[in-house]
Amino acid sequence: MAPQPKRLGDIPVVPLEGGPTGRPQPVQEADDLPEGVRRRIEDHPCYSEQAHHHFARMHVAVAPACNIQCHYCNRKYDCANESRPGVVSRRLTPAEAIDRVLWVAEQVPELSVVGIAGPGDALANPERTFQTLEGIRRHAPDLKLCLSTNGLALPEHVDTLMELGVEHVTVTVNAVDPGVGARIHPWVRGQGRRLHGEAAAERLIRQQQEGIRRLVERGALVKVNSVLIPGINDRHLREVARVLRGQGVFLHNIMPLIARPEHGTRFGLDGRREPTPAELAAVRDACGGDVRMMRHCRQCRADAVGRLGEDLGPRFEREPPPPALRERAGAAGLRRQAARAAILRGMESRPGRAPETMDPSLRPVRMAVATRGGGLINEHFGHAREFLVYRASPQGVRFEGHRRADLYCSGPQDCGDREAVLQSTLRALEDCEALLCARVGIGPWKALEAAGIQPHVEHAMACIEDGVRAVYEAMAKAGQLQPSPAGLLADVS
Ligand code: CLF
Ligand code: SF4
Repeated sequence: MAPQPKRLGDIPVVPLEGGPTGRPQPVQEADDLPEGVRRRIEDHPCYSEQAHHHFARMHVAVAPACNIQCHYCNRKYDCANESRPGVVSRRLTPAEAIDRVLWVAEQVPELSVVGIAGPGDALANPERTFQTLEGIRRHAPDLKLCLSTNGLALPEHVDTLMELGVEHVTVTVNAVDPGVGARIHPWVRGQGRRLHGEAAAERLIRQQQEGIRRLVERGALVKVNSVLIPGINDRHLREVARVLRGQGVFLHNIMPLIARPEHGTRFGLDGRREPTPAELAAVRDACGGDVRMMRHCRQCRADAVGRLGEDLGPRFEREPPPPALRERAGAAGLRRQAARAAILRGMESRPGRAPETMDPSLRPVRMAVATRGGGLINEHFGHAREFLVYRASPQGVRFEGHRRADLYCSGPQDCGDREAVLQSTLRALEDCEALLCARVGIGPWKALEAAGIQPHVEHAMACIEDGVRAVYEAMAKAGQLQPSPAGLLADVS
């Protein structure tokens, strides 16, 4: 009998064997892409899950204003489209932003992408945005340019974006139905005045659809971000994904709502709840048959610097950029290109362990991994604040997402308290059966075992996929993977 979705609140919790429609899950990586497209994403940490282990991006916060309002946003905190709540350290002028990019690009050879993602909307500040992009393109032409927008002003700027070489554009689309959109966006600017309610949502949706159409027509790789808001668009996102597929969108990134009272947003103050990891995974699976699904987003800040999940920003905040960066930009670019080629060679030449043939009826298992990057199991359990979660099954190893332990802390009073962090980590990983890391102390080892999460350090410094596969095969040999009587995963509660 085909596994039936369980229900959790008003969101179907999907058994991991497939989406609720029974369709096979789409591949997540680039194996099935045309060579030209594969080359365009191979070093983009957001567009390629593999690349995110190796390459860095940086955002420059040059766009303070916004032309719409979202109920999950308070700009005193940041753009929730592309950032976690928290003020940007400093808003930059275009000239400051260009110098900062050249400085980071000189110091961080794995930097491959520069994006503008707020703290307002990039295209509500077109002069500042385009001046910045133009300056980066002139002084560091090897860096990919990326931009994130709510889409309201997108149609009129598509030509300029293409002229500037911005081939990676993200549009945040939370709804394709004005009735749903009006519950998320209370107003938008239109024809010199504010529109409210469904008229506002309708204008936003039309502009988004027209902007996406023009971008796809011009060959841009369009990513759509959607914020999953329980009780508002959780069921509707399936329809959003269907529309995106029809439009030729390249990648869909469904992100969990961030809503806390302390952020001062409408949803936070109203007590609208955030989705659980299981709910997020279920909606991604339900939508994943339509468009390639991004699962490694970190909802980064509008001034983020580094690989996803790391923040090198403060390193470049303490002092002003050194002089003569523009004079040295050419030489720095050559060094970066050599570093990039070496990283790509390393990614391609990684041997990879041949999988064993396995009984296809064995149940899948979730495992957490502690990593510092490079695609390796190389982080000490006690130093990790986020974990990558993988699903292993007889069909292979699939990346599912990340979990941040500090999201589960109960507040500043606990901050730095090792026991509180441990408890929050156990809660974050409660649906995982194994944890792979470089090292773990005896106390946390016992706590993990008691929570039903088996620690593994025997694969320290191995490739993540290889380590996860090896643990899965060992569990199979030990007889731990027999299908449950109902044919359902035990770990989707
Ligand atoms: Fe930045 Fe966005 Fe470009 Fe990436 S982020 S503008 S596509 S370079 Fe990436 Fe950050 Fe998620 Fe955005 S992890 S929030 S998806
Ligand atoms: Fe905030 Fe971004 Fe929405 Fe504008 S588009 S209101 S900056 S989340």
